[in-house]
Amino acid sequence: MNRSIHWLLLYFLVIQAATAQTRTGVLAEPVYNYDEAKVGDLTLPDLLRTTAGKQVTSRADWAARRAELLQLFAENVYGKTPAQPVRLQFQTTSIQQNALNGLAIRKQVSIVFTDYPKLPPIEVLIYVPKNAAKPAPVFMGLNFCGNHCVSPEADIPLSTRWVDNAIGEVSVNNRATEKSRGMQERRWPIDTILKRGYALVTAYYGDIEPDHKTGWRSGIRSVLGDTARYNGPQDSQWGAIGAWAWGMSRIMDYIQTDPALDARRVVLMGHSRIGKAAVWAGVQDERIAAVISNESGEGGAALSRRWYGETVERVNTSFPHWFTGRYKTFNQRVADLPVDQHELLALVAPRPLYVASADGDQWSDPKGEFMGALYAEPAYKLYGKTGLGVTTFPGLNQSVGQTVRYHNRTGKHDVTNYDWAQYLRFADELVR
Ligand code: GTR
Repeated sequence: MNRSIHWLLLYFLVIQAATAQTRTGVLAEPVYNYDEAKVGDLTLPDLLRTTAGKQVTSRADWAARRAELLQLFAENVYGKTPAQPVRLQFQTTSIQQNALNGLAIRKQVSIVFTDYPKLPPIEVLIYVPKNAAKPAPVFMGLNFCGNHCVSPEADIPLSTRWVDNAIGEVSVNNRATEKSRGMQERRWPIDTILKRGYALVTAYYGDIEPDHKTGWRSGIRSVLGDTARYNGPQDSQWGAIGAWAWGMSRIMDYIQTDPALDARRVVLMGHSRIGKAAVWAGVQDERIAAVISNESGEGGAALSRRWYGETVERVNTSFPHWFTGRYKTFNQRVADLPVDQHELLALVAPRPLYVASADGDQWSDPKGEFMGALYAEPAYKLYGKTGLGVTTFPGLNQSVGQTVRYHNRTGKHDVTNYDWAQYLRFADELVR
């Protein structure tokens, strides 16, 4: 065969093979699945059986199993949260007595890291209802784009921290612009929350760690934990989700010092990646009274073994900084994970838990989130409580359950007024 024809043939063969591989997802981004028929059988780890094979039958047994599960999630999924205490200073930078047309007292507080002067503070925005019982129960949650973008008030300083340019024209060179003011106001119906008697406490998640692959260098992980081994294939160092969860606990530290806020009635709400972090914070920090996972999906409320929507491999590939190095070793062998996410949700027990999905957000796997909530039930039973109490997937826009609640609303990946209406009722009934 003529030499150049030979090379041409070889070239076509290679291209063929490469595109075939891309089709099967080997070379391209790892695949996801939207076909229920392809999900296959689901064998979940037994929540009430210890690694040593002991059956959990009492609350005392559960205390030991709970500690074991916390450790397994730390080692395999989120990484170990450094236990060392960190000295904090709470500096009130402004108080507005008549915020939101007299509805609230607004405070801005910087959580300063005394021992790490190079670390910027966590800037906390607090609204306390004026005409409500004090101390006020609290909705707490991190926001995606800075306090200025969730408040309708124009005098909230623009966040000066790194923001994702992908959000749109609202940022330039990874810094927020005036255009982002109020951008996510719709997701935080502050007036409604206040009128129902709750305070709202929020901060930008990027204050704790900027959400990109090397964001750890300017966040809390640059000074806490063994960053030298960051994200190695077997390491159990904490990832960004662990860091955000840690930050939520530091905000809890502040809440405990503020007499206007009831630290024993804090409902932690998190959406999407912040929802993953909220659940992880809620299971580690038992000061948090109740947890709400809004469409937290893979690595949040959705079962990892259920091969639907986003997968372990996919989330680890798109966001390598979120989880621990070891989690990536399960990309192709999810069935070997020593835990699954129903066990994470079970660690919220006996406290109230709300898991919410959206029908237009199949990426988060609504059914997998429902099953996560459902299979947390045995932990609630140990406390004489009913968790979800229903076993069939509910119809759209139907809030079901008791101490554990669930809904799958119509619409896309988002936080809507419908979601908040359910969360406020859930908090009224179970936390107040
Ligand atoms: C997606 C990611 C999800 C979810 C979401 C979000 O791109 O795949 O796991 O966390 O982002 O945070 O909005």
